[in-house]
Amino acid sequence: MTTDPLLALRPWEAPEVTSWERLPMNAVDRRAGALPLDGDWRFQLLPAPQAPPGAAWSTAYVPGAWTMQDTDDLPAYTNVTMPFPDFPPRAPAANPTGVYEREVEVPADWAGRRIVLQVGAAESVLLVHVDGRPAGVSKDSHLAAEFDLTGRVRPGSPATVRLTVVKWSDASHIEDQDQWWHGGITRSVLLYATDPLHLADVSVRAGRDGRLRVDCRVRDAGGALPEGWYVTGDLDGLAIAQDTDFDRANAEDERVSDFLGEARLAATVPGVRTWSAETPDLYALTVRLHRADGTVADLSRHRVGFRDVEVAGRDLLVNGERVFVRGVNRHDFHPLTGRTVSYDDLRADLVLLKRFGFNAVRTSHYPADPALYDLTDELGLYVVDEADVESHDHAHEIADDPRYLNAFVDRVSRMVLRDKNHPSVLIWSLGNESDYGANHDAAAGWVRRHDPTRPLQYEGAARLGWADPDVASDIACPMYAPLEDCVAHARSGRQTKPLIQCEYSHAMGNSNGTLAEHWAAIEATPGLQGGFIWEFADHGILQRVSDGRPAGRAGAGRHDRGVAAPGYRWAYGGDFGEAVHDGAFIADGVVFPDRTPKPVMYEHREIAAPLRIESRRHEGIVLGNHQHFRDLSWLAGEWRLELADGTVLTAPAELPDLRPGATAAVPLPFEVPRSGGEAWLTLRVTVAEDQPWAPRGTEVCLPQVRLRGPAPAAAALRTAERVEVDAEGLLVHPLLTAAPVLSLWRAPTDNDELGGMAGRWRGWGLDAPVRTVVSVREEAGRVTVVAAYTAAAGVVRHRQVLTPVEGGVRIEEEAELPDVFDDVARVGTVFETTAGLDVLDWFGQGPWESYPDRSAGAPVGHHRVAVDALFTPYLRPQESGGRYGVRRFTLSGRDAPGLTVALDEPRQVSVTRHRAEDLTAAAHHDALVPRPTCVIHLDAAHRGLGTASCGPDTSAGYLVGAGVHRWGWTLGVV
Ligand code: IPT
Repeated sequence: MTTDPLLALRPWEAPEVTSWERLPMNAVDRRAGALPLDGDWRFQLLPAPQAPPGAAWSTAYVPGAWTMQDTDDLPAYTNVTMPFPDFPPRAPAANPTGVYEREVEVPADWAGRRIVLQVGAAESVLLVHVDGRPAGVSKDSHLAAEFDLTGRVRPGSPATVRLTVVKWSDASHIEDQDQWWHGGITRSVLLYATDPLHLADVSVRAGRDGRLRVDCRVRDAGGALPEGWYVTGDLDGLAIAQDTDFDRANAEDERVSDFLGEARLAATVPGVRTWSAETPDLYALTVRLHRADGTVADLSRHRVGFRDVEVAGRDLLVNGERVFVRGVNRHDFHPLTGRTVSYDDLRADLVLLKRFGFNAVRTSHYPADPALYDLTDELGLYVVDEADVESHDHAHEIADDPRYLNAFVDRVSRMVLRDKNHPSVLIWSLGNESDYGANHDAAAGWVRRHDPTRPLQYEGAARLGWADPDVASDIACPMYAPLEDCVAHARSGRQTKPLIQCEYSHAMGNSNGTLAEHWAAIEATPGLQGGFIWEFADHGILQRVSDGRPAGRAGAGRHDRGVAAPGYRWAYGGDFGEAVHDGAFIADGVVFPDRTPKPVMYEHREIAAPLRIESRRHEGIVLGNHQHFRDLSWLAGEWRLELADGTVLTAPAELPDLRPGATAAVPLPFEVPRSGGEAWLTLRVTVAEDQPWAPRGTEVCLPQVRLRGPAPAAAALRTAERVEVDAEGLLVHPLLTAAPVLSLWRAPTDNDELGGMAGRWRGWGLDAPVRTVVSVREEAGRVTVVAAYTAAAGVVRHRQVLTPVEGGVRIEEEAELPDVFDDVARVGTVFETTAGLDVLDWFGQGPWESYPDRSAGAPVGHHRVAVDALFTPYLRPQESGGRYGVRRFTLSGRDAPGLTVALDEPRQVSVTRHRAEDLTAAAHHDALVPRPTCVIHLDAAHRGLGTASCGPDTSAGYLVGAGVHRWGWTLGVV
C-alpha cells in the first residue's frame, strides 16, 4: 500500500475532487520573467497510478504527449465510444501513468517572493510533488493549473519537481471528445515569482462607446493586505486613475475594499477605434499595483478591444451590426505532436482561416491553447469559447449526476476566468454533446452572474427547443440541421434566438456539398446568421509505416502538400492497433493534417467574398461591398475577360468608395469582342496594403459573371475516314489503352459510405456490372454499338454512335437506367490513355477540384495543371480530382502526341492516375500505386457530394437517377 496521501486518495476516481491546492484561475499573463521548465524531463511510464516507480528513467519532452514519444502507449481514436468499458466515475485498472521529474534551480533572488508553478495542461489527472511532498492535484486537461510553492521550495537551492499524470480517470468520462486519446503534459510548464502583494486577477470590460472598466483583485501572500495599496493604469499612453466612486460604493466599512482587495480603474476613450473581426483594433493596457509608497508591486499587461456583443431578438449583434458568422471548429491538433501546438502553429492556422474568408472559430471542444486568443484578438476572428465538458458516451447519466456538478462548474468557470478579457470571445459554450441536465444549469448560472456581457450557448440545451427561453442557450445552435429546417424555423414567426449552427457541413473526405446553398439561404433569410463548419484539420498523425509508430517531431518535413512521404502515412483510427476505434472519422477537416488547404477552402473563400459582382440588365456591372464594417480601400482589383476562343484581356480595376452593404455600377475598361464565343468576366481581388494576416497582393476572391453564353456549336465535319471498333464494339484508337465504356460507379466518398449510398450501389452491383455487346452496326462509316451492362439489380442499356469527323471521332452516347437505379453515383464514360501524358489544359471551372454541388468557388477559364496535381489525396482514398463544368480539354506530354476532347455541354470530368477500383480498394495512399496512364471520366451526370457522413445528403437537384441520359464528345489528336 502506498503511503503517499495523493495516491491513497485515488483522485482519479473521485469526480467531486476537481483540484487540491490549486490556485484560482485568473487572466494575468505571467510568461514574462518566468522560468521556463520546458525541455527533457526524467520520465517513466507506469502501468497504473499506484505502481511503484522503478529505478530506470527515460526522458520525455515537455510539452508533449507521451503517446507521441516512442512509448508503448500509443494514440487511440474513438469518437463517442469510451476506450474502456468502466462506467463513470471508474477508470480501468490498466491505467498508464507518466511520472515526470526534474530538478529546478529556484533563483536566489526570488527570496521573499511568492513562487508559483504553472502546468499548462496535463491529461487527465495531475499530481504534483515537490521534494517528495504532495503539493497539489488538478484535473481539466485543457486549462492550466497553478500551485503556490512558496513554502515548499528554497530560492537558491534546487528542488525536485515531480508531475505524475494519470491517463484515465473520472474526468476522462467528461473529456470524451471526438479526437485521439493521449496522455501527458501537452502545454508548457513554468515557474514564476511575484511580490507577496500581487494582482490575483484583472477583468477588463470595454464597450464600443469607449468606456473602459478594469476590475482588479489584489491579494497578499501573507494574508491581510497591507495599508495603502492602490492601482493605476495606462492605456496607449493615457493614464487611468483608480475609480474612487467604486471604492466608496464598497466602503460601508472604511477598510472593506482593502480587505477584499478589490479596486477598479475606469476611463472613457474619446473617438475610440472599435474592435471587430474586420477591424481588430487593440489598445495596450498596463495595470500597476502600487504599495502605499508608490512603488510598483505587480504589473499586468493586456490588449483591449472596445466592442459590444449582444443578442437582440433573433440577431447576434457585434457593435450593433448583425454580422455573419463564417466559422470553423478547431481542435488543438498537430500531426507530429498530437496536441501540442506552438505559437507559430496557431498563427499559421488562423492566418490561413483569414485568407480563406473565415471570421470565426469555435474552440471545439475545450479551451484552446491560450495563445490562440491573443491571435484571434490581433488577427480578427470571433470566438465561441467552449468548456472542456463532453460526456458523450455516458451523457445522460452524467448531466444530472451530482458527483460531477463540481467538475462542470469548475471547468466552465475556469474558462471564463481565463479568457474573459479577450474581445474576440463573443460567446461562451458550456461544452459539447453531454445531454442537458442540472449540472449545465449550475454552470450557466455561474457564467450569467459572473459575465453578463456575453451570450452563452449550449447545443445540448438548444436541442430541446430552438426558441425555448428556459434552456441554457442564448443561441439556437444546432448541429447538422437540414437547411430546410433552419429556413423553416426562421420563417415560422416563432424564432426567438439567432440561429448559428455550432457544427455544419461535415468536411470528411471529399465533401462539403451544398455549402453555397447554405450561404445563399443564410444571407437571404433574416434570423439565420451562419455556423461553424466541422472541422478545421484532418487529425492524421504522421506514422512510420515500418514500425507503426508515430513519427513524432522527427517526422518534420516528411510530408509535402498534404501527402505523407514514402515510408510514412497519415494514421487514422485503427492504425495504431486500437481494438475499438472509429476509423477515418477523425479525418474530417477543410485542411490536410499539414494544413494544406483542401479544395473546399477555395469554395468557402468565394462564398465569403467581401466584394462581389453582378451583371445587371440595365446597370451593367455592379460591385457590392459585402462586409459589415469596412470600405474597400484595403482591396485592389484586376479585371480579366476570358473568351472561349482563348482570348484574355486584363485591366486594373478602380474600386469605388463603397460603404458596407452598398453597391455601385462600374464601367468596364474594355469592349467585349463580338466574336470568340462564351465570355466570362472575373474580378481578381487582392490585398492592397499589408494586413496582419496577408501581405499585399494576396488573393482574396475571384468573383465572376458570365457576359455571354456559348455560340451554337458548328457541326463537326464528317470525314471519309473510318472509325475502328473491335469485335466487342470497343473503340480502337492509338492513344487509348482502354476504350470508352459506360461508368456508373465512383470510388465511394466517405459521405457515400457512411450515408449508406455506397452499400446500396454495391448491393445493386453497380461497382462491377458485366458488359456484353448486343450489336455493332456500321453504316456509312458511322458505327453504332449497343451494349448491356448487367448488374445484380438490373440491366443498363448503353448505346454509342461513333462518327469519324475532321481531326477525330465524334461519340454520341445514351444510357437507359431502369427505375431501380433511382440514385447512382454517376452516368458517364471512362477510358484510359497511353502513358506519357502529364499536363491537362482545359476550358471550364478550375483550377481546383470541383463537383456539381461544390462549384461556386471555381471560376470558368482556361486552366493548366499537371495530371499528378489534379488529384486530391483525401486521407482515405476515394473519388477525387474532378472538375465541374468542363467544356473541352487537351492532355499532353513532352514526347507524346496529345489527346483532345470537346464536350457537347459543360460536364464533370476527371483525369487521374487511378481507376475507381484502385481507389475503392486502398485504405491509405501508401497502398495506392499511380498508373502511368491517365484514367479519364466524362460524366453525363455526377451525383453531388453532400455531407451525409454526418449530416444532410446533397439536395435533390444533385441526384442522378433512372431514365435516359445522353451526352456527346469528340476525341481528337493534337
Ligand atoms: C459531432 C461532434 O460534436 C463532433 O465532435 C464530431 O464528432 C462531429 O459530430 C462529427 O465529426 S457529434 C455527432 C454524433 C453528431
